[in-house]
Amino acid sequence: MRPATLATLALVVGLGGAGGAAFAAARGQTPQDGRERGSGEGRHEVRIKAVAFNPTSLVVQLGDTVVWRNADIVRHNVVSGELFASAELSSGETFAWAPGDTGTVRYRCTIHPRMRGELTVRLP
Ligand SMILES: [Cu+2]
Repeated sequence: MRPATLATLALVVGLGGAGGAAFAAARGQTPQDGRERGSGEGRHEVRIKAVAFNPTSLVVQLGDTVVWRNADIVRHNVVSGELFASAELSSGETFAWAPGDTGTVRYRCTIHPRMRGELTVRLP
C-alpha cells in the first residue's frame, strides 16, 4: 500500500468533529465520544453483520484508525480500489486501516458486491 494514497481512504468511523457530533446526536447518546473528539487519535469500528457494513457511512479524523470486525458467520473482505485491501476475514477477525490524508473513501466487499461503505476523513 502506498502511504500517499492511503491518506485519501480514511476508514469510516468518525465520532469526532462535526460529523461525529451529528452522528452521536442522531443516536441520542455519546458513549466515548467526549474522549475521542478532537484528539485525532480515535479508534472506530465498522461492524460487518448481516452481509452489510455498519455504519455504512462514517466520518473520521486524520490520525484515527478504523477497524472492521466481521461479526458474520461467512467470510468478508474490505477493499478500496488501490488504497487498501484486507485478506478474507473469517468470523471474528478484524482489519485495521489508518488514513493518511483527508477525503472520501469508498470501499466494498468483493465477495458480496452489494456490500458497500464509505469513509470521510477530515482534519482534526
Ligand atoms: Cu462480504
